[in-house]
Amino acid sequence: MMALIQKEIRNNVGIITLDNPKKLNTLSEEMVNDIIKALDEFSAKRLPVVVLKATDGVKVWSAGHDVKELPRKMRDPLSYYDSLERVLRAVEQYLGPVIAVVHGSVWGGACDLTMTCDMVIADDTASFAMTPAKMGVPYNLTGILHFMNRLPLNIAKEMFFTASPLLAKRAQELGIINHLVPEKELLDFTLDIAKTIMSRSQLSVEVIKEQFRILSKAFPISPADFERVQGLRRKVYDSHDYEEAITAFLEKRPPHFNGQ
Ligand code: KGJ
Ligand code: KGJ
Repeated sequence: MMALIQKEIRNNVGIITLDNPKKLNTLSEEMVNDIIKALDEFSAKRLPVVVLKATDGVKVWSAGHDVKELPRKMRDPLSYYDSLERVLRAVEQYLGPVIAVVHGSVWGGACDLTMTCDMVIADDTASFAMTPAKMGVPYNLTGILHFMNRLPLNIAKEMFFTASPLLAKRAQELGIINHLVPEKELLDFTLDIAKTIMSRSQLSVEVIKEQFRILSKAFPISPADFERVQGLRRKVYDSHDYEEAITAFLEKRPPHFNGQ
């Protein structure tokens, strides 16, 4: 079977390249398992920094969750063990910084993946779209929190409500992208940042990352409120609109939503 990612270690930096351009690097369960395995291997070697990129020159960095793998029949599409959720946690829990290098468009779950990385370096072809409202997907609590921690609230809401791509220049102005660099310099620039990070105390960097992770999750919610949100989400995945959005995608036509 063809590998869906490439991995290499360059000057002690772990590099993961999403490499399934025919399927626009959709985050299928198989690809997610490959990414997690690579992160585990890098972690066992205690590589201080990981870079997550896509094959050079692709138009789509990743088309997000594999829509064909979204569950039908009234099941939560983004439950705890869903592949997207597993890969997001693996990136968050990686012992050192994971830097996303973005050339091309980033969709849905892949947008959450880049926002979950510790930094984003991109070129001017990059765009970021948050698509649950287009796919009829009830987004999950941790996912919403990633965006609340990362973006100004009004911008996060605009992204979720419109599902329209936010372009590189604007993403940089808003701090969504750490650095906007020319395509040719993308990887070298990122490896330079990795080099600087690696000149610092690895132990200090690792502990600081973990502190950011713990504190960014310190968001108390009462059991009743949690159950209410789950109940609200259920209304969405039990709905006509959810089924219709997935069916429409598979039939390659626009969805007909009725708000129910
Ligand atoms: N899942 C599964 N298959 C996909 C996906 C996907 N997300 N995106 C594209 N594909 C498949 C298409 O069905 C085609 O398969 C192939 O990739 C090339 O796509 O017909 P096949 O060859 O079997 P396509 O559409 O022909 O390529 P382009 O015309 O270049 O368009 C690229 C686009 C990225 C604009 C387009 O493929 C697109 O809009 N894809 C969906 C992007 C999206 O909305 N992703 C978010 C999925 N949702 C989430 O991640 C989540 C968690 N969410 O909450 O919404
Ligand atoms: N603590 C104690 N002494 C200091 C410090 C410091 N943070 N910074 C400078 N000095 C002393 C030097 O040892 C010299 O003493 C003198 O100030 C002039 O510094 O040799 P002495 O004359 O007895 P220097 O290095 O000759 O001056 P410059 O060549 O002009 O360089 C200025 C710099 C600010 C670039 C350089 O001094 C420097 O890099 N200092 C350290 C800056 C730094 O990293 N500070 C953060 C410390 N850490 C924290 O605050 C915390 C809480 N932390 O978590 O990291």
